[in-house]
Amino acid sequence: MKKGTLLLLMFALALQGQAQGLKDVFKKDFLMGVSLNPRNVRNAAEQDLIRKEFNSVTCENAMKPGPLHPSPGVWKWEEADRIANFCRENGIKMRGHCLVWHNQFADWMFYDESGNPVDKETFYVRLKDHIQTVMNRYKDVIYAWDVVNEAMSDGGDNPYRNSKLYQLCGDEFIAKAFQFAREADPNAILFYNDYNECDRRKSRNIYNMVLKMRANGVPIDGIGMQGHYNIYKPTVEELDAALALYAPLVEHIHVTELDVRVNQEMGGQLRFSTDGAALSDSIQALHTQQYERLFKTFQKYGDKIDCVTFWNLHDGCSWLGERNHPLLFDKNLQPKPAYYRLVGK
Ligand code: 9MR
Repeated sequence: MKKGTLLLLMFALALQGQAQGLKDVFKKDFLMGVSLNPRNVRNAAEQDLIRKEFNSVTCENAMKPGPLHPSPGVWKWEEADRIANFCRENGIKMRGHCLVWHNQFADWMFYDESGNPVDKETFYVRLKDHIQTVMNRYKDVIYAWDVVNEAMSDGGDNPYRNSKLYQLCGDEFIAKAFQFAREADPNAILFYNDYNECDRRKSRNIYNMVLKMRANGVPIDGIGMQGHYNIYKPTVEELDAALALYAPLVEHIHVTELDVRVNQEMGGQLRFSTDGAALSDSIQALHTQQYERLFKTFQKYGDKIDCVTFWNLHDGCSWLGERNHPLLFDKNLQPKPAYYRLVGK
């Protein structure tokens, strides 16, 4: 080979190497996802980062029932459409989040025009219309939906969360939601999604619920493990135990909301500390090690896990606040040591 050709080849390879993002590094294992707010897709630098690193997107808030469907017949599509259109234009797949949740829900569904509670049959008519309208609009771009989010409790005797949904319908709302979703789009992969999913008690309760539903013909295809973790927990043993429990039960596992905060808190609850911890070298090292351990364990279950999604693009827009330092990119969009460890540099 001529010297000039060789140089050109080396240059092309170097360029290609630079363009490798998380989605390329983990191509054989799973899709790499990120949750976005509408500002992320308006900012050119953030757009570039998304295109380079990720091949799956979730709306952080824009597709939840509350923001999307705030009152009967009123639909606010603008923010969800903006993110969906960015994905359509860039050939990025989407996970839908979420159709039923006790939080950010369309609470009007529970009441009639005079403010009196409706019966569960009326509620189901409204829920079905909601689920089918949203799923039909994004059928072309969404391949998986978090159909029911966080229906299990964090403690106490009742495995189920004592939400308005549960008070009106018992656990039947879970079955109905999955049935409505399957009818709307038989090709979408349907998930039950929850946090503290490695906790011994809660993981057992999630398992039992999904087992019972599936035995009754409810179309739950997958379990979404939210993955709101910290630098100490879960341990590899705890994560492995949860994956080993869920893997034989369902066709798909997605890690749906991954972040690793630098204090001892974890989970998806809205009460948390935004103080985090100072990012000393030793804390940074723990953050890097934890991401490395998590990804090694995800790869061990690579046959079952087909998508790993980070909850937010960079520390500056994390729901946890930048002082929890939870993500792979800092608020200036710069990769952190954990990023380099994952991509092997
Ligand atoms: O990141 C979301 C935040 O912006 C919202 O204020 C919050 C409101 O409930 O919801 C956050 O996302 C949650 C997700 O939808 C479900 N799992 C827990 C997440 C963190 O609370």
